[in-house]
Amino acid sequence: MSFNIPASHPRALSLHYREKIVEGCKANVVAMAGLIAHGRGEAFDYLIEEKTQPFAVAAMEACVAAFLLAENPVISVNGNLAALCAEDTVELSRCLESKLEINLFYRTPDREKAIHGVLSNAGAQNILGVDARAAIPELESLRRSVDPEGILKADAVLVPLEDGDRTEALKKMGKLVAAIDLNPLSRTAQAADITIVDNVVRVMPALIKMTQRMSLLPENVLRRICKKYNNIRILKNAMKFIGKRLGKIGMKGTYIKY
Ligand code: PTJ
Repeated sequence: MSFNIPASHPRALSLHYREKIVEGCKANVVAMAGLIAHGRGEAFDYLIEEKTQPFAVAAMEACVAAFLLAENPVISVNGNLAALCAEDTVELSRCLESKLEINLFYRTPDREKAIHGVLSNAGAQNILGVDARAAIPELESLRRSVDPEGILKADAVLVPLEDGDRTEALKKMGKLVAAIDLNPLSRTAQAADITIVDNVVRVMPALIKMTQRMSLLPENVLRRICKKYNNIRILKNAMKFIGKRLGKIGMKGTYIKY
């Protein structure tokens, strides 16, 4: 880290992750726009008390159940995810027996290489998505480039920190999409089959623990969890929570003395 954050700072953890994003940007892992996306995430995180709330736990359970049942699951990796939690992402792919694929909105060969390096250093063996040669139909952004062995033939895709169009396109291709997005109003959040409204830095370790526990469950129980899951209810609960919190936040202003 280039910037020393005092441990006593009331927002030390948040500053730590902010610094990771800044460092990631300098190393070409995070896109410039990734800095802005992170700031947006911070604002929404504040609104959910920077904690994993019950609506996120329920969505994570459905996500793990669906991914354990999937035949060809893939975790999509972008710059922000790689900068914030590469080790946990690699570990999760191992637990879920899921492939890892780099998929970027701001795709350049240099960023592909930088993210590949981060994932390799975190222990990933097989990383898809570099020089991706297949395409998602109906998508015009650079996110359309996918690996024929990865997202193209996946039946379930985990998309952390998305920017919109791709979730809709993946759904049109018949895939199950689980999204991690702090903003319950985003297009991705609204279009996904499962939306985890929480911060990726908390979600990834929680998904690892849940996978370790749930991989012991029989298939019929996993199917029941998926059947019972209702994403509209989860999104409504997230928005209700945010609404209530906004109503509760106290005003602690003081008057000027002159
Ligand atoms: O690495 P690339 O080239 O693929 O680009 C990645 C970014 C994130 C720049 C790109 O996908 C983008 O522009 O995304 P958006 O449209 O800014 O959307 C990002 C969404 O993720 C927003 O809804 C944020 O609230 C949310 N978000 C930001 N940080 C986090 C987050 N959600 C979960 N955890 C976070 N840490």
